[in-house]
Amino acid sequence: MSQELAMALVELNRDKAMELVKSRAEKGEDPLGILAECREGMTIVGDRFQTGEFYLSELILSGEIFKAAIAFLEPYLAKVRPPKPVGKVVLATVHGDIHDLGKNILSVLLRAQGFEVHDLGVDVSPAKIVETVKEVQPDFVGFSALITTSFPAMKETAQMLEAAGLKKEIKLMIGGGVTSPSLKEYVGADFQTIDASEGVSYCIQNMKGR
Ligand code: B12
Repeated sequence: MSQELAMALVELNRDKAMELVKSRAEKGEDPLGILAECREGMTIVGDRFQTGEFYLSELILSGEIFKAAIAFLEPYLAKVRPPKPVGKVVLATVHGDIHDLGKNILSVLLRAQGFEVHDLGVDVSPAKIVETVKEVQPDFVGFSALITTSFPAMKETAQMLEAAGLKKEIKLMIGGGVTSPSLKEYVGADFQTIDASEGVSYCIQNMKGR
């Protein structure tokens, strides 16, 4: 894989990054592969932030470029939508966390597969998630997390869903760069991934027979 696009994000060169995204998509390259390279660039940005080479402004700018790439690629990712929704999904970045790029990719991919997605946004309180699950009665609930400090909020939300008798009605998914199998156990989720495509496959697989 060429690293030109990843490096354009690291260099915060929006024009070059968007030019590469557009030309590669128009040539018929898999949009998921293009997003994967953008994500590699974001990982490098994150590493540089951690070592003090980059500041918050660089995180913000690279995030904006990634957002523009997702928006441009959405029609390429969407393809043909089935006429009827195949299932319902509630998505949220939980309380204390404002990262949403990964969640937004998952949302686009799920919609492309015909799922009705209720995206609650970022920094969402446990009470809001529980209220929405009661109202929407989804098949799946997905929490996205990029910072470790949001782990207790994920667990608390899962416990509140359980206490309200809603957890047995849904499959709870968690995803995002900092999630892991041990976090899945801690939260009491049914599924964990750091790859949105795997999340979509999980939803499709679990809709069978529902
Ligand atoms: C961009 C970015 C930001 C942007 C976010 C913009 C936005 N709109 O999202 C901004 C500037 C706002 C930001 C802020 C902060 N950030 Co930040 N940020 C990043 C960065 C560089 C990239 C994250 C990203 O978008 N990756 C690309 C996406 C596509 O990947 P992803 O989220 O993993 O998603 C994929 C999968 O995981 C999956 N997926 C995601 N969610 C879900 C959910 C489900 C259900 C499923 C099935 C799948 C799924 O789908 C995606 C595609 O496959 C990371 C570095 C890194 N290594 O990740 C740091 C990073 C996450 N940030 C970090 C920090 C510390 C912060 C701040 C606290 C900084 C500060 N001092 O203020 C604040 C947080 C404020 C808060 N309360 O949330 C740390 C977290 C450290 C930790 N372990 O907790 C990181 C790791 C940087 C670092 N190395 O230090 N950040």
